[in-house]
Amino acid sequence: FRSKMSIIKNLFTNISDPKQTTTRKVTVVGIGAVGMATAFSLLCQGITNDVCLIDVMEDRLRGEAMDLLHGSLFLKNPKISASKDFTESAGSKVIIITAGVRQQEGESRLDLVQRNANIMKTTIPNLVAQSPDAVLIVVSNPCDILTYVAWKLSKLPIHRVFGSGTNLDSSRFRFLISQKLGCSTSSVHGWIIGEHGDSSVPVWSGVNVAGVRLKEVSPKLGEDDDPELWKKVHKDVIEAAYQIIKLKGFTNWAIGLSAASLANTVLTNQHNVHAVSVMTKGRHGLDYEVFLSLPAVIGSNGVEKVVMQHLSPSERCALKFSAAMMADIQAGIKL
Ligand code: 6V0
Repeated sequence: FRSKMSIIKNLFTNISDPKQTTTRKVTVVGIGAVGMATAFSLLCQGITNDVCLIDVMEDRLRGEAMDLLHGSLFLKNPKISASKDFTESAGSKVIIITAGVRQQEGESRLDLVQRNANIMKTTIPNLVAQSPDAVLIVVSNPCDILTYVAWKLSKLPIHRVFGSGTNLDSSRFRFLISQKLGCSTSSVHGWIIGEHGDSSVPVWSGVNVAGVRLKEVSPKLGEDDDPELWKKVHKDVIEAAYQIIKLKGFTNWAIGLSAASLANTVLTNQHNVHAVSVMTKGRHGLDYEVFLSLPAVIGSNGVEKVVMQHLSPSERCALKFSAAMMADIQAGIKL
């Protein structure tokens, strides 16, 4: 229709036909609070201008796409498609899964498992069929278990499926420490590994500012008998989602930014290290086939390397506890 308009013929001299595809297409599956925060973070930060939204709610899809497109002037001429039809997602470089039910007040992430696994069954194979080369990032909860489910259902190589995991927990951890120290979040280095959830493991031994390990400055850091009670920082990280859900009903902004940062690392082949949910079998003495977060180098092919942190015996023990719990829950899932 557009090319037939005489005004266009008179306004432009055609030199070549425009390309209809980009090399940075990101599909966000699930357009709830988390999916839209992710899409918004991707677009506002210029991580991509090619976003496909997939959900089962057609009116909402149209509404979200229209609303975002009306912000085109303030973005980078975005291409936004929205559909319940998986073919619309074809050619994606990254697929971010945020579809699923979320925690109600007082409900744990693990309570959501079979309901969200069922959604994976209806989505993952269709998505992979449309974008066989994509990297899959799982955000839906329980994140570690659903990453395992997504990996199984996708039949993709292990490096091309990972969960957003404790990328968010680590960000919360660094923020809370930075508040106590009075320097910026990016200047505090520290990692939370293990489950994205109640059994996550703070690696106190590695927390540092400018290479100065806090554990050397304060040897009891993070321990039960620490007079400065730093252990509470980790407790606050665990409590964060419960507290926010109690206050506003859901969490979305920080996880949206976290997921977008992971997509950015993949799209730009940055080899950044993020704490993401990866297969843990064979690492830190674990022999369960489960996904838990460990710091990993991420590039355009997904997970490239896992950083082998020097964990203390109690940190290894805590990781083993999470792994056993994941394996137990996984065994009960009907795939
Ligand atoms: P929401 O706002 O209820 O949105 C969920 C969306 O999923 C809705 O739009 C549904 O229509 C859609 N959906 C349901 N079934 C399907 C399907 N078969 N195909 C496509 N879309 C479908 O939930 P919210 O966005 O708040 O949370 C989404 C998920 O993210 C939940 O599992 C949360 O627990 C999880 N979170 C994960 C976090 C993390 O750090 N990993 C953080 C926050 C929430």
